[in-house]
Amino acid sequence: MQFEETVMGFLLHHQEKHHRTYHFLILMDALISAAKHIEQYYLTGALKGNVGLAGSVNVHGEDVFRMDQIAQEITLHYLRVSGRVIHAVSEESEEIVQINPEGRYFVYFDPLDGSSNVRHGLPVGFMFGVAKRNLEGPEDNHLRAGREYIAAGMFVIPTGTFTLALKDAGAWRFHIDETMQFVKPTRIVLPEDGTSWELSFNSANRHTYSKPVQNWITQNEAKYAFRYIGALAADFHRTVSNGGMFLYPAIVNHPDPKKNRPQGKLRLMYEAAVVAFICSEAGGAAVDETGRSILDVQPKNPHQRSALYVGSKRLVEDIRGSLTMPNPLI
Ligand code: FDP
Repeated sequence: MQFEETVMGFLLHHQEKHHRTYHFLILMDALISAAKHIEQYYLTGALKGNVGLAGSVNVHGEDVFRMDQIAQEITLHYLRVSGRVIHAVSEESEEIVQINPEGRYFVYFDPLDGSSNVRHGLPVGFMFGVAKRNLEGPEDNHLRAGREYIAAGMFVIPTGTFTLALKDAGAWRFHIDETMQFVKPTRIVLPEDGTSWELSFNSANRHTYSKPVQNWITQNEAKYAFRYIGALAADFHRTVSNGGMFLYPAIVNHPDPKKNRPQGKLRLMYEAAVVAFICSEAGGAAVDETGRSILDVQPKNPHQRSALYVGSKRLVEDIRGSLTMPNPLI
């Protein structure tokens, strides 16, 4: 028989090795329990009538699915009972969710990302970033930039995979076993050799990107395979394993100017910064439309959007050269 190390065993050793407390384990147990619970609802979603619309719109004006509500309720339940969370920012809640002023962590999450896949039961993501309160002095509860996260992770639901990055301790992939435990920590390091690299972006939008980005794509796309699933966690799961780049550029040339998104589409705190943090721990990089590292962007509001270029350093640096051009031709 072969027994694999569980995620909790792995984290326990990690905390012990670094002489840290067990508070973080309690938080991680809550997030993992939430993900498993969401996964079960998702697997039976079509049969139970949970894959349809809920009949409301969220803070971003997008249709809310019944599964979005279920995933939000489940996650908040586990975060509350953990007793370790001061406040949470969730895609599904306009306001910051105040949980326990005596808590130790801030959690930024999207409980079900990739809504166009929901109706089909195809991969979606549960993504989260974790930051810690200031233990040295008074806490001001400010929204943390990615650089201040201590961990970030994503579950690709319903595939039984979990990717977790720990500050200065790498990015790790786990798989679910027959007892519903995430096991077998395997370190992820972006491959340097470009042979497996892939590009991932919504090609239908390509003519709406800035001219330098369009030119970069034209000059480079033939060198790599192209894949697009339409859920950030699932697409980035491939990017961080195979190398290459996922991009969701700013939309600045839409034929209907009202549909332009100069700030980008993805949400900084619980999408872009999460994958940027994981990517950085796997040896990669991530920048926004101005070429600034995503991890350095200080959020001004919880639901701030960002353009995103994330993946292998060489590619991100290369496209960054186009983004930081003094006067990008829009
Ligand atoms: P969705 O709108 O379907 O919820 O930010 C959400 C997100 O999915 C990401 O998961 C995904 O990468 C991207 O948006 C997909 O957007 P497009 O449909 O414009 O490609």
